[in-house]
Formats: sequence, structure tokens, C-alpha cells
Amino acid sequence: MRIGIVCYPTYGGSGVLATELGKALADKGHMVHFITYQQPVRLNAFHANIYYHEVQVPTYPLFDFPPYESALSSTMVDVIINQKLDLLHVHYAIPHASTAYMAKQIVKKHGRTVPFITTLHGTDITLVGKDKTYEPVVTFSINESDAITAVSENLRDETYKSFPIEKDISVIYNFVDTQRFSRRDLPHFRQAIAPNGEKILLHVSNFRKVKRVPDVVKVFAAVRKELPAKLLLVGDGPDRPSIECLCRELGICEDVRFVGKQEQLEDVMSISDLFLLPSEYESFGLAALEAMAAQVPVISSNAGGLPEINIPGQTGFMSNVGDVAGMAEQAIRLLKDETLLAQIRKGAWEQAQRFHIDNIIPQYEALYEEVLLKQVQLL
Ligand code: GMT
Repeated sequence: MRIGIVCYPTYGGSGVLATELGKALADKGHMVHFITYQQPVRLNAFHANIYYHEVQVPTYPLFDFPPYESALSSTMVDVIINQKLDLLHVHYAIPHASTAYMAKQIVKKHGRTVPFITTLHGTDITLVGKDKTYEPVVTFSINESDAITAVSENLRDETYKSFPIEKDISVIYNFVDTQRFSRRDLPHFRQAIAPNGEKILLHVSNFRKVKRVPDVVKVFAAVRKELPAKLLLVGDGPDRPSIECLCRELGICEDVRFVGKQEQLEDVMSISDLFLLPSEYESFGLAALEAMAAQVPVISSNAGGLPEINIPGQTGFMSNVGDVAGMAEQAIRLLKDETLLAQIRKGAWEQAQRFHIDNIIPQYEALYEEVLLKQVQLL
């Protein structure tokens, strides 16, 4: 198949997932065309079946807001026609679903019918999409999609609750390349971060409010009182300055490392003992799944789709959102008990195998086939 993938090219989970999906489809012999405004971060090597089309947004003094949506739709049209795409798969509804709808209407005028699939990822529904400035367009473009998927049951249910959706939403879970994330022994890296054998706690996110990074720091501060530990904070975002202030207030700066955005996440995960994800909401929690693949137990909130991946007592533990004391107590218990830690590490790894990339990619391929077949029947 000739597949166009549209996503955010940044470090966010939706872009990561879309890029990994495209790479896996290319490995299976499909021709994959990424259409984005920048090279996606995980698209970092040449692949014979992968093409990249950059969306250029010309500016003009009149434009206080450069019309990205128009440029994206126009690029989609160009790629659909010139690369003879069979379908478009857009990740994150805003603005990708409405731009795909526009492109579909335009190519129809050229005698081409190209279906589009929309994958909902989380904040496009639960935060931004619900806002009344966006809601009508989001509802319309989701309903106009030829197929809709959500990355967890929770996100599917939330979508039905918040929007008048008239179509079926299929749940296709996020996945992990378990081989890439399989735990490796990296003694020098570990030694550099924890020279005295301290336990390493890890958090990876875009440091937005929804992630509750201050809770990560508070949990760590409580753990550090009980055992020698280091905290690795991977990623960057708007809350970072206030998180640094909090570390100073708590007097824990020497044990907290802000390592910024990292491409080699698998290395960071390989040296970690515990992953913390106390989010206000998380449709899935892809970073937590990647941690599990590296045998890192997860302590998370029980928000959104997290209970669908983090199983208490098996892959880690869960608490209510904001229950810092509960999370700290679970972390301390786990990190002090080597037998329990080994058991949970094994459980986390086993759980990651359920979301193995090889189990999930065929579900997308089957959906593509179904959509294309429906289109032929309609013609
Ligand atoms: O977590 C974010 O804020 C980034 C966001 C994105 O769209 O890039 O992540 C969402 O999609 C990920 C991939 O499907 C999910 O694993 C995250 O749980 C989801 N984030 C939220 O729901 C807050």
C-alpha cells in the first residue's frame, strides 16, 4: 500500500507512535510518506520505503497567524496525487483530521477518492478538542473520517462522552518495539548517574501541567529520605522552571538531573529502577510502556487509560491523582525489597510483550484493507 502519515514531528507520544508505525509498515514493504512540518524525531535513518514531505508555510505580513492548515492540506493534495497514495492516516485530530477532510474533497475534484483514518491520541480529545473554539471542527472531521481509532478503551469512551460521534471507534493500543527497549547492561552510564549504587528513578514527559511533574519531584524527595536515590528528568516543557525551583526549595538539586530531550531513551530506561508517571490524565502512557519493555516497574496515577497498561502488583503500582504520599510509600516499599522488585520487573517485561509491535501493526493493516475495500464497494 501507499500510505500517507500525518503527525506532529516532535517528541510527543502521538508523533513517536506515528513514526514507529510508519517505520514498521515500511519494513513490511509498504511505501510510507510522512507529511509534516519537520523531520519527525524518530525518523532518523534512511529507509528505502520511507519518504518525507515537508510542509512549507509561506509567510506574508498580513498573516499574524500563518495558515498552516491550508499549507498542510495543499501538501497532502500534492502527495496524494503525485505519489498515488491509497490512503491517509492522520495522528492527533487537531488540525490533522480537518486538513485531511479538505484534501479528500480537493482530490475528489481530480477524480481521486482517498480515504483517511484518524487516530485519536489523548489531549486532542480530553483537553484541546473539547474547547468550544475547536469542538465543532473536531466533531465534524472525526465523523467524516473513513475510520477512527483510539489508543485505549478509556480514550474511546471519553470521545463518545465528549463529542456526538456517529461512527464506530476501534481501539488499537499503542505498541512498543520490545527489542529496541530490551534492557541492556550499561555499567558506565549507570555509574555516571549513580556513582554510589543509588537507585535511579525516571520520569519522561513534555513537562506540561497534565503530567504533574511536581508530584514526581515530591515523591522522589520522600524516597530520598529513606534510601540513596537519584532522579532523572527527561524531556522539556513549560513547567521546567517551576520544577527547578521546587527542587531547590526541597534541597534535592544534587540528586536530580534534568537531561533534556533524549533520542536514546532505551539507554536511559536500561539504567533505571523505577518509572514515575503521576499524570492528571493519560490516554495511554507510551513512555511507561517503553519503560516496562526495559524491565522498569511503573508507579503511576490511575487516570485515563493507565489502568489498561499498569497492573498493580504485576507491573508496578497505582494511586489516585495527587496522592503523593501513596506513590512515595509504594516506591519505597518496592525499592527496598529486592525480591518484589525482581518480580515486578519481570511482570512489567511480560506486560510489554502484550503490546509487542508485531501484535499491533497487523491491526492497522487490517483496518487499512477494510477501509479500502469499503471504498471499492462504494464506487
Ligand atoms: O502526553 C502528551 O501530552 C503528548 C501526547 C501527544 O499527543 O503527543 O500524548 C498522548 O498520546 C500518547 C500516544 O498515543 C499517549 O501515550 C499519551 O498518553 C497521550 N497523552 C495524554 O493523554 C495526556
